[in-house]
Amino acid sequence: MSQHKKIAAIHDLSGFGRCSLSVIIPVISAMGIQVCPVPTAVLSTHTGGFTDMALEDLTEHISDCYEHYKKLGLQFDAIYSGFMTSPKQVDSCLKFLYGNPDALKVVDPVLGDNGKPYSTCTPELMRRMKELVEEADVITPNLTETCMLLGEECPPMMSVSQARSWLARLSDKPRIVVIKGVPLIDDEGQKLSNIGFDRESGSFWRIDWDHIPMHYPGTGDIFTSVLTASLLKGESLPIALNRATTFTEIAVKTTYSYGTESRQGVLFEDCLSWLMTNTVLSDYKRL
Ligand code: PXL
Repeated sequence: MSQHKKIAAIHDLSGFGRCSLSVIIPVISAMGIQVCPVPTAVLSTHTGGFTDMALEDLTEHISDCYEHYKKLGLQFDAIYSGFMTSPKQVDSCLKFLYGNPDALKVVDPVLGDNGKPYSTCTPELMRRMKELVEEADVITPNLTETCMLLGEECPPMMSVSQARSWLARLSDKPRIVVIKGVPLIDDEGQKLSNIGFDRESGSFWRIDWDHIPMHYPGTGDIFTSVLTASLLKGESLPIALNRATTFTEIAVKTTYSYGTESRQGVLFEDCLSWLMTNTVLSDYKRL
């Protein structure tokens, strides 16, 4: 069996602003895995801080890609989906999931951030995204998306027991649940953490990171890309969480030092060499 793995990445391509396929392709490639992009839409920019974007919807193209790959007998090692422009795109995405039964199925339910749904997120899209989540092995919502999936209010802070309970509730179908950007409070004070749960081993994990007073679009895509590549290479959940969090933190801190406007995203290009060194990590903790 070849050690060279390939991921079908079903995401949009936003030209400016460093998110979705513009970051997914370089990040996963730097980790030695082939990315086969299946664009859901082509945009001039992402929607976080820009208006009047040029948008070309590619809903039909996703199914066409699926049919062509089926004819070619192509099977992917992972299917990784993200931003969808319409509920119909969920159907095309489901074809990829059902048609690649041995693949690692990673669904990033891109629906909102900062306590609010994205302008493109309709109630129907949210309902269909829940269906997609049920077919995944791994899901990586941020706190806003977690609340949208669970039908909960977004809390200003979370205790460890609430965090564990929400992770477990989301893991009804997916085996691995990761929640990004959780303001955790415990005996040692308040920390910003990425947290994870592996239902098979029943283990809960957390990685804390330094709060930077800026919000950069695309960091969720970078995080989930590193996590996906790391898991696909056979790394454990805590190490994958650690690698994804540390890389995102390095990229955010690099960017913050230059004072660039947040809507341009993070200067991850300066940091890609870190991913290639495959640094040994041990910053994870049990949650
Ligand atoms: O990073 C998530 C994302 C992906 N694609 C588009 C977006 C966003 C977030 O704003 O606007 C087009």
